[in-house]
Amino acid sequence: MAVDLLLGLQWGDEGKGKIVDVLTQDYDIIARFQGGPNAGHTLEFDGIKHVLHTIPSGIFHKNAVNVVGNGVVIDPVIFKKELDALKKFNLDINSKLFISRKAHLILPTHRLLDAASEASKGKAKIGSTLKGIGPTYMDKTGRNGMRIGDLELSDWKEKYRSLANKHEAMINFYDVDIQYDLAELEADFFKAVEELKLLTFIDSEEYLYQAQKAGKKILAEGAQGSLLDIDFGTYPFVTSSNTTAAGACTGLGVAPNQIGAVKGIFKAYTTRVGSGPFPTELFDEDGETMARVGNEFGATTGRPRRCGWLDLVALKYAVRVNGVTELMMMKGDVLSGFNKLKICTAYHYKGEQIEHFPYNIEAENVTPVYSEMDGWKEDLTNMTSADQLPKALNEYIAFLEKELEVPIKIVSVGPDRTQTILK
Ligand code: 2SA
Ligand code: MG
Repeated sequence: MAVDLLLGLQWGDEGKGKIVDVLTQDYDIIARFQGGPNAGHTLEFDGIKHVLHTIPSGIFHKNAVNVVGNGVVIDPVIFKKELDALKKFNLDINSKLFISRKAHLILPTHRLLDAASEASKGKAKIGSTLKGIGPTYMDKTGRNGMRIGDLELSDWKEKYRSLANKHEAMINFYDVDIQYDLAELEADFFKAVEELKLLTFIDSEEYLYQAQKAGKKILAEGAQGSLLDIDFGTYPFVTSSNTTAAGACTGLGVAPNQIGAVKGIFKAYTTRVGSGPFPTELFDEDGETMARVGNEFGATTGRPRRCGWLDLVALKYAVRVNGVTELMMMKGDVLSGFNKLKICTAYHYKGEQIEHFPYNIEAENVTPVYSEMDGWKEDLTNMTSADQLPKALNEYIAFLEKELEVPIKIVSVGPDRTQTILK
């Protein structure tokens, strides 16, 4: 049985949490393969709104097993908070949530290093979520990191100490004003680690291999989006992991020839949180309307998200890099009421018109070229089937399908599980 992927195709916040939650009924196992508590996956059902950060979005489904894969980075303190927030749901966590021994640990000093690095960059800062993501992946690739499996060894505290001491020296090296009380942070960390140790640690690549062999259906849940990929995103304004399809192979130990459907999620417009180029960004009333109607605030940090028209050049690039086989369009309902909708179909780039995603997309290099389409007035949020969708929306969808050469299988018309139209 192949492993299906679910990936964000823009700069994150496409609505992955909602769609995983909707799709979970078709899957036995939901596995996260990269990122960490920088992610914010929002689920809404039965009048409840819940945000997950490290825990996969299948956690609320009765029969789904959730795996935190080796490619993920885990902050025990945030993980503990996530577990605490789940207590009221009475889930049997130990039989529903497994953690890879090879996943790396975010230490309190990784978070401090993230803050120091950002402070030292001034205006050029990445706009990181300050969760310690970059420094933790640096230690991973630098071969200094601590892994979940280390917590099962008797000398893990010594390992911790020597790494934390090194981090402290590095924080001082940055020479920025960061206030912290490490003793307090460490007390929280050690307490949270003890709670984490009560969970089920597994050799996740072996678990997933056996599950696959036994015919279990597995969905790999991406975090952030393709344009934040460390290799293919808008570097350096990216996150520190491979958010694209290849990341699922390295982040779970699933072989490339075992990947089945690649489900790509995008918003009917574009958003970005944090710094970095964004060619179709709007600074006018239209952008404000998208932000307000779409409630565009970071699910982890609460930061306002930047908004703009759909960028088809960027979306095409993401579809190709990921090998997307089916698309899901989110938040079409937010565009209800616009007279005209714009779609960026090409860039003016260094005196030329191009249709591919170039090396530089900063404003001084790129001006978007737009196609215009008619908008629709109807409120979509109560619609339940494809035949109710307004004609102009169907035309918008048909245009995208033609350009992207991939079918749009789901149209989401609101945040709730039930506001999902299958095509
Ligand atoms: P980091 O913290 O090192 O990964 O930040 C590097 C860049 O990646 C962006 N990034 C994100 N962009 C959108 N959504 C993310 N998750 C949260 C959410 C964000 C939030 O779901 O809303 O609450 O602010 C996410 N995580 C990382 C980040 O903005 C930097 O540009
Ligand atoms: Mg999010």
